[in-house]
Amino acid sequence: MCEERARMLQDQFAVSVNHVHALAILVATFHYEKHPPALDQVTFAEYTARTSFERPLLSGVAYAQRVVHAYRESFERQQGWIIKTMRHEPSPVQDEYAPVIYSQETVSYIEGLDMMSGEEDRENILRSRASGKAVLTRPFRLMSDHLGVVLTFPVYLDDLTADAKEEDRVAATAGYLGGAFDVESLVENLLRQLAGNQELVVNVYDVTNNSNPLLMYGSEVPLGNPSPSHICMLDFGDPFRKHHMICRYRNKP
Ligand code: WA2
Repeated sequence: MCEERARMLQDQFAVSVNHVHALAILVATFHYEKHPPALDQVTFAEYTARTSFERPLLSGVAYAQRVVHAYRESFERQQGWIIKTMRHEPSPVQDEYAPVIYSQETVSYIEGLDMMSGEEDRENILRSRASGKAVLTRPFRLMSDHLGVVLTFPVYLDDLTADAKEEDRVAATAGYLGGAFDVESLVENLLRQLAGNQELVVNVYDVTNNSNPLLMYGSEVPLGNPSPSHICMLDFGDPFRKHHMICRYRNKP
């Protein structure tokens, strides 16, 4: 029963990641390879709403543009708003920013916010653009106040070869396409559909640091729980992160 749940979660995760990858290519194609850009917020919002069924575990996706400080003023003048932090304050001076310029309506509250102003989002941005790959944060409280993880894909201005150096990747970075895996509410929905859900307690942990497992889904099981448990490995596609699922039968009263 644990294997079935782990496989289902991993598969739904993988299809969601694949579709975000395709959205990163959509932004590269229509925002950066057309002059003037053939994409705007209304089009992005409509397209992402109509394709949300492709991303069953994501509460919403967005595109944050890379803005270096020298271009901040002209960027803000052009947009007609100023870059704000994730605490909704005007952004202090930084070397660079990652303000959201396109968002799915379900996460419209991140529009205009510098995603580099949040520790987890910032680490994701830096790691994705250095590697060219999809990356995941550790589990944390999203802005929705639900426990989840953020997925980030880099978008580059030029075509890069698979063996491109890190400094060339950073120099060619245009922005970041990502989304929030609302694990707390969307995994609940997924598991509720399965038979025997009442008897089984499911927890998912980020065990990247084995000595400090981080709860990603479920409620913290009290230490010394006597009921036998089953552990399944999970692969969410970011080789830097390790996850597993623990299932136990609920103690009969
Ligand atoms: N999206 C939605 N809710 C969040 C969040 C986020 N990040 N961070 C905290 N709560 C646009 O990596 C680029 C999305 C970040 C992408």
